[in-house]
Amino acid sequence: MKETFRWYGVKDTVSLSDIKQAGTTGVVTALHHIQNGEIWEIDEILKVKRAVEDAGLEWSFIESIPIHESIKLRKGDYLQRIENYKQSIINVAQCGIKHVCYNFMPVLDWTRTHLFWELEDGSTALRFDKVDMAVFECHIIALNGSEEAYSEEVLKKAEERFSKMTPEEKQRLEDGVLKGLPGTVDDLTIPEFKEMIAQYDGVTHQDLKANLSYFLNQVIPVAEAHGVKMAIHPDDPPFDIMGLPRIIKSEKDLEDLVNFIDSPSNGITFCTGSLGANPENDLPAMIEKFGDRIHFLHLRNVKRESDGSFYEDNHLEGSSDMYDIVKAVLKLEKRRGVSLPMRPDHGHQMLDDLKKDTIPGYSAIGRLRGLAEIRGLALGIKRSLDL
Ligand code: CS2
Ligand code: MN
Repeated sequence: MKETFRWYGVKDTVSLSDIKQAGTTGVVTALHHIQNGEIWEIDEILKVKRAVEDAGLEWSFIESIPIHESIKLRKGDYLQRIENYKQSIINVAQCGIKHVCYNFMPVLDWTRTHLFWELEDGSTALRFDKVDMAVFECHIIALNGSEEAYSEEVLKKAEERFSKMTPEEKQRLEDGVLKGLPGTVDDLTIPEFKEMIAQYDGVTHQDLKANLSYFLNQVIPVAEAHGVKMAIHPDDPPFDIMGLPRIIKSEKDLEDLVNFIDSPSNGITFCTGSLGANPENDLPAMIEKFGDRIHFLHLRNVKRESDGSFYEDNHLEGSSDMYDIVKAVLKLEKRRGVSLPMRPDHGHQMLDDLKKDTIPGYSAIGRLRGLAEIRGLALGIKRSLDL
């Protein structure tokens, strides 16, 4: 596996030098300052590429060129937004970057209820709490029809919890949901946020899959012509939230995806944290089944709870078996004769990072710990199984 680290650009408290010291060879980053739906121009791409290469690293994967809502809805100016996307792909290819991650989640990117949830060892983790999500949907933003998604038991717990929450606890929950991945909806007011959600009223999973298929049939031929591999990131969490349809969360969804257009450029970011939050997903078997279309690996682990809640666990702990996952990856790499880019995805905020202002899930030391554990696990498997 080609070890990489995500970098949020010059504003990131984790520097390119830190990433190099972590022992990685590649950086995963994006033009975070370009408005969603606009063309990525060559001069802007080269500025970031130069900074990465001046640090002795390579820009291994773009994560992500975001998909404009009008494309996901196939409404309004979606045709122009698709043309812009095609041009961005052509431009990144011209700059020598041939791997693009993206996701098709409506409105929000990854979503949690807690960004700094304290664990018993004093470190903090990202957490998705089902009851807190019900509090957010049904009481804090009072979404129409939100109760339908929850059991009577969860709704009762949510009502009790909301009635005891202080204003600060309500604000923390609101921030937790809206301020996860920087730049998605963190600058919206609640009414603006609810307006964005309302655009999806009546949009079914089939509708959204049809819109994704349309987008891919437009964009993948351009990507293939320029030698670019696209790699969709699964939905995180891998189930509908706020009544918004999520369509890349299971083996069946990935089967639909690869069949939307039969091209090696129509690929997958295999994120074990996102897919692992769904107990029905057999991750090693899915790695084997979709192996030829897997272009990127996010290796992290979540601990699932019985009500659908989960939190980020240490990379070798959690509800998924990282030994079986890494073994499946190494067998896939040997069969294909490739070394796939991998990043440790999210990590706990721990040690000195607890005193720093870090991007939730993306502090240095927790990701470094995860990377080091995966590196050691892979070495052990390779040597003992001669892979
Ligand atoms: C992260 C996401 O949720 C995750 O596992 O990797 O932030 C992911 O990077 C984006 O959704 C990709 O577009
Ligand atoms: Mn991921």
